[in-house]
Amino acid sequence: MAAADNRAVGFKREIDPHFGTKAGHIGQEPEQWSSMDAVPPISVATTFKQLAPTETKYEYGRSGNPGRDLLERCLAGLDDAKYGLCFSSGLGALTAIVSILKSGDHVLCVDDLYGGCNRFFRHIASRFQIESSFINAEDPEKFAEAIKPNTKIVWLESPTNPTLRVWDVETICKLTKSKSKDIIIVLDNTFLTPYFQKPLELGCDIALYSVTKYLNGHSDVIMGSIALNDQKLYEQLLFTQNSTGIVPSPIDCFLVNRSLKTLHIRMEEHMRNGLAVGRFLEKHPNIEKVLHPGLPSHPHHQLALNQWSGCSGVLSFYHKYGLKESKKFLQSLKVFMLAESLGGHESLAEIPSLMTHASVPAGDRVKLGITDNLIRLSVGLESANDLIEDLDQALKNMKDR
Ligand code: P1T
Repeated sequence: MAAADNRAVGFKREIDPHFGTKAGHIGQEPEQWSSMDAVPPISVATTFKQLAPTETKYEYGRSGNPGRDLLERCLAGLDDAKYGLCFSSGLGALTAIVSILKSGDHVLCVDDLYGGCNRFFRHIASRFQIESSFINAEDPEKFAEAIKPNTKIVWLESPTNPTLRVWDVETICKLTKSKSKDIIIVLDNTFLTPYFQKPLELGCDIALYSVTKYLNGHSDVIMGSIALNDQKLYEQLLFTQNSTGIVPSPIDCFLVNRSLKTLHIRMEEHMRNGLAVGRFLEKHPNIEKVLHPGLPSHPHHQLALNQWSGCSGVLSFYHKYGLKESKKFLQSLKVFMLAESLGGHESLAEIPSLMTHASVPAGDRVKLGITDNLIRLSVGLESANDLIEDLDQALKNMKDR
């Protein structure tokens, strides 16, 4: 069923046939608990008894915790990676990675990034003299030309937030590594999850997630994570995780671990609903353009088919009017909630120019197409017909008669 849906759209990469089993079993062995819990217990202890000084598996809740440990193993397994690390938010994961740099280093970013990531590089990293540039990656050769002798990280997001651009990640990785093997390539894979895109297989060093979104999927946890294979880099980031203290709570680890058990099923339904909504919007007279990489109308559709095994429920669209109509549309929605975030079971709608991407400089926003008639949707798990009816009535309502 899953494979048939994804093949029907034309995605060429296989969906991992063992994904559900991995999500359900990696790190979950009841034998690791003396009580043989079938479901991992929540270990809220902030410290652990030592039989003799340093004779202990866990010493202090910030440096490690059984529930975080098993979640990190499970998350690494879903990316077919050796190592996983969790942080207190997606931006926390970004902060930890950038913390391994020093003043004078440079980060080359793609130009369309989640507004919070953009803000971190411009306003926080810059205070530590860590330089960043934001370059369009449509032409991988041109993007790679922006690599400098002091470039230490290439920061990718694909598809991008909020305009759903897709980059040729494999070619960018090859070109980057041909310039220097030491440049760390990070791919923010929040929108697709390891179910639909495998960053390490495409040549990246680190897969990064805002776990807050699809991985948790229930809009009740803020968390970030990374998955990677390089042992030295892992040890450096493990040290950073403890030294910066950017760690998630044991209860949040429990919730995310539980959510992962249904990730593959949720992603299938998000894809199905997202495509149904996208196809409906494409035909609507009030819509100028739909940005959905799973639809043939998307300029990077072929690239998406080649690199992914499916697509999520996030899409954006331009309507034919202005800010006033955007506001009216958003306030008319009844099933979709007007709210930031994405990837939860409930459908959300927002206006990036005023909300998630307000911190991107105004000139850059216009260049990127983040205009006042751009609306982003996170299509959830409600019944597709209800979502379409809701959008239809809000689109009818947006214009004063
Ligand atoms: O919110 P947090 O867990 O810190 O994750 C930050 C983040 C990182 N990367 C991407 C691609 C993201 O979309 C986000 C967070 N994004 C939103 C809150 C949003 O509404 O787009």
